[in-house]
Amino acid sequence: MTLSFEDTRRAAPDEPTDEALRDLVGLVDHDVTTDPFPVLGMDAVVFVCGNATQSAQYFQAVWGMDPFAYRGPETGHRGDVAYALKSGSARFVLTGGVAPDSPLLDIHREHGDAVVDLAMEVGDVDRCIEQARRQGARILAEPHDETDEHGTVRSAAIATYGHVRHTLIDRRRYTGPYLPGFRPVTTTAVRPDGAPRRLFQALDHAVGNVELGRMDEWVDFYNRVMGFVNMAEFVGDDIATEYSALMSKVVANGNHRVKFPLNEPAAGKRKSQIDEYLEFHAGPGCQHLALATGDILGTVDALRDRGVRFLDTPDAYYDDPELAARIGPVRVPVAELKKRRILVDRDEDGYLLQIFTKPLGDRPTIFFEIIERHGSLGFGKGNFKALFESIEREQAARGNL
Ligand code: TYF
Ligand code: FE
Repeated sequence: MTLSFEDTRRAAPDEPTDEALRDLVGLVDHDVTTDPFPVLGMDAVVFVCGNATQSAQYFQAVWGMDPFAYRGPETGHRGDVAYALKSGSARFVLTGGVAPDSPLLDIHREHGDAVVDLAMEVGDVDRCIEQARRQGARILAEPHDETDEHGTVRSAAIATYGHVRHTLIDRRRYTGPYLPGFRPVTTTAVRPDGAPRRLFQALDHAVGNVELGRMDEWVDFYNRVMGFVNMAEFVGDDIATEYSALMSKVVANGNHRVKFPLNEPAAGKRKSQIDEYLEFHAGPGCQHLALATGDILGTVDALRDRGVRFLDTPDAYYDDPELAARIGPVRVPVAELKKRRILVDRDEDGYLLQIFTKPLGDRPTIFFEIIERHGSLGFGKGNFKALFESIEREQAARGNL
């Protein structure tokens, strides 16, 4: 029996429907009955921040996210704060240390602002953990229940690359805003420009940077532990030595709700952009998050207005006489893309529009991608050359090339 993605997760009223998500992030049908580790979708991306209070304001004011839950000293949680915000089906949780001995402060001292948890929603935490244990995964938290007046959440956690973990969460017996111990937050604040529009609807993919020579081990980890499949798109030796200075493969769960590209530096003549990340993050970690939108022009305009800085793309990219033939018909004139430095790529399934921010924080580590898919299930392979050259110009400007 083939179960389609419609059977796997219930969308909340303010989340995109499964039909919408199929287009937004490129879902495929999947038989969950033979899946050793059925994943319903991403639950949340958890960050450690130097100042979570201000970061929460940043994600609200700049990225248009809606705060919906909070935990901290005021809720009886002494050591640290956690602000949960959402945009469509994407949830970000910003955490930071309050007590001087909070372990979060040590993590932040090492990595700076960073992703610490790519949490996933699953239907059966215990079954997933047994599969993970059989496959030799490091279990960071055994399955356990947490309960408050809104019900019970069962969760566990396994380690992945660097200091990143995957918390596995079964929230089907829980009606609270986020997790037990969090109180609901309702916002009355009007955004600075009064813009009511949501700037992104879903998380499309989360990318990990790992050490030289380790990419295949991590691909194997996701294959064995989580039953993830390898997607067709990858940057191999050939492209790596020519211009990219990195190698990349993509793993995804059965219905592609969760997609994790994994990069490693390519040993080349120059210092790879991945080496720069590994140096400044102090080890492997999450490199970028891709945020899906149905209106990349409006989203990029709003973000630029609010001060977000994007990578530049040379005029030559748009003036290339081959461009029109490579991309075929797209829904907006190339001039509109050029004006905003948005990249476009086509493959056998359709096309996609994408753009990348500069690093978000002080360290040249994590950045965001905005992506608008029109049938393409890829990651913008046709843009890799232009993109990597652009990243390397930034790297050179920082004196790290
Ligand atoms: O996620 C991806 O694969 C694309 C391309 O350092 C990419 O967004 C790959 C590596 C990289 C930046 C972007
Ligand atoms: Fe990406």
